[in-house]
Amino acid sequence: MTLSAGHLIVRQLEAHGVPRVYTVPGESFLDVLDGLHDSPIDTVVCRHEGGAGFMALAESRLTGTPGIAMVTRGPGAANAMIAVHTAWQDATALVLFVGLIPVADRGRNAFQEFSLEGWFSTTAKRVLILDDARRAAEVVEEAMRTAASGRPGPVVIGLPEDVLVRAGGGKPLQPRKAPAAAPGLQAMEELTERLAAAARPLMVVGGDGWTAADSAALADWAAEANLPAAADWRAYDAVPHQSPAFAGWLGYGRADTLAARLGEADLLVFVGCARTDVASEGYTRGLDTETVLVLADPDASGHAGRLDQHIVVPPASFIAALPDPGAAKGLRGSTWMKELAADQDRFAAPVPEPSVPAEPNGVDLCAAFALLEERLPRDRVVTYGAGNATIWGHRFLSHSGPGTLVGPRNGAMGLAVPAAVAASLIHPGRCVTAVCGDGDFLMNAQELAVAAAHGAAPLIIVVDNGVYGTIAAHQRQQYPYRPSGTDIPNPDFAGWITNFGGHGERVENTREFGPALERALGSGKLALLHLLVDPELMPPDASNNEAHTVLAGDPA
Ligand SMILES: Cc1ncc(C[n+]2csc(CCOP(=O)(O)OP(=O)(O)O)c2C)c(N)n1
Ligand SMILES: [Mg+2]
Repeated sequence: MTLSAGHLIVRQLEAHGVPRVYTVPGESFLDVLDGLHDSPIDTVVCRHEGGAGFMALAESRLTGTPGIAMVTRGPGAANAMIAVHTAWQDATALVLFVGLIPVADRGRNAFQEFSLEGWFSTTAKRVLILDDARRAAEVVEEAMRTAASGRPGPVVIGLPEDVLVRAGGGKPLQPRKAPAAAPGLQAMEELTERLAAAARPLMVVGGDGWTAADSAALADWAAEANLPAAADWRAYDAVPHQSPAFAGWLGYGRADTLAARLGEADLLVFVGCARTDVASEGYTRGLDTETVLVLADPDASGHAGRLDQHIVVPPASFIAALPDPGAAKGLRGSTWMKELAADQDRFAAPVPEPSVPAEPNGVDLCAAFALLEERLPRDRVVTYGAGNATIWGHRFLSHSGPGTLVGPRNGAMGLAVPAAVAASLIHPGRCVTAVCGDGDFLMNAQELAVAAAHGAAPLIIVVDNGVYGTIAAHQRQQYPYRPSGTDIPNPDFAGWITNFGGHGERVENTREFGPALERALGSGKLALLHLLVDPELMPPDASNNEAHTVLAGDPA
């Protein structure tokens, strides 16, 4: 039987091993939905296309297979844009299918017509339109490959409604093999010489696609080579935090000490990521330092400043070819690495209780996150949106390996909840915790309905300061005593979650937090802890952070 293009699309996704797709349906792609009816692929029905897109992004981060979202034309595509932008900036693979109007209606301002290319061409690696039904399998194969290759990113496929029901031209294609890139011997020798000659080298590890084995192998090698390894912004799980080489993480809310070390280093080696503005303190630090990139993107796009050597391979190929750590160590002792590791230990250690009790001003987040670090199981997955509220989690929650963190490197609010829902579907038995500000939470909290529908049970921590606090903090600095446009009086979130059949608690002070956390973890249900905090609460040490106005506590 000849498959329609819509059905063939689904079969091609099956050939790529796609486990689930995230969608808000539209009448524009009914034939694809019909193909999903008999497919082993799980169809996750979402409540907003932004949520669907973010879930697909989380799927990519956590599984290594490009996440798939399916949305309808005009309004659906508009809602999905935030996930495309996030995937684009964060270098995360994503394939977005968009149902389109019939070909014959084009150019007539037909119902929900819009320009797919106009909207997405500057924010996607490719925009493909399936105008020929016979190319259905080929277009999907190309999209999957392109999304994951080089610098990963989003690919958008337009599906005209009438084309989907035509004959799709055959069987699914075997996915093409990715090129087997390996670093040249000479390149590895050059890198070894650079490392051996450096007194204060620093490795920065980031990006997607890390396996537990690769991440552990790189950290072990770094430790033997006396080479400290920092994680890039919101890629903290790329380096196991227990490693003696772990030097902390870069980006908003990072330790002042690490920012200073970035300036002192005499060689920077970026693996899986580039030197962005966020990693370089707003293009101010390390730009003139001798630099090596290990990055599959031949264009090194987004890399700022000096580049002395570029090894164009993905992390896995690099790790398979790592040189003798003794040779890379040269004459360097372990003092430099130990100093950076000790700085990080101090930074992540629980901050002593404030001398003034936090009670009437709400929960002490240092204490709360220290407790979460202790109580959440080691293999937990933590998801974040944007905003100051994320910084306590970044600082106090450790990661023992990759695939345990999803956060927007582009600072897109609203990722925490959908990412936690996706993580709970991907890892049903594991503890998944979303860390959200009150603003962040309510941007995509509707996706908790999806968790409830699937019996998924993430824990949601909502930090309620009653304000878009990050912006209010900027405002206090730049326009003192004139708060404007930043207040967000909130409903009772704990009560709200019970309407989804979940367990919710309002936590007004530090003392209440521990018992509430135990009850939430013990409930076995979708759970939410609504933490009340002072509206002006800032992450600790933010005021003595020298890049305060640009960086500290500003994960916008
Ligand atoms: C989608 C989106 N809209 C707006 C912003 C700008 N922005 C950055 S942080 C922030 C406030 C976050 O508020 P909340 O989640 O309550 O966290 P808080 O800063 O109060 O801790 C805003 C509005 C953004 N980064 N993303
Ligand atoms: Mg807030």
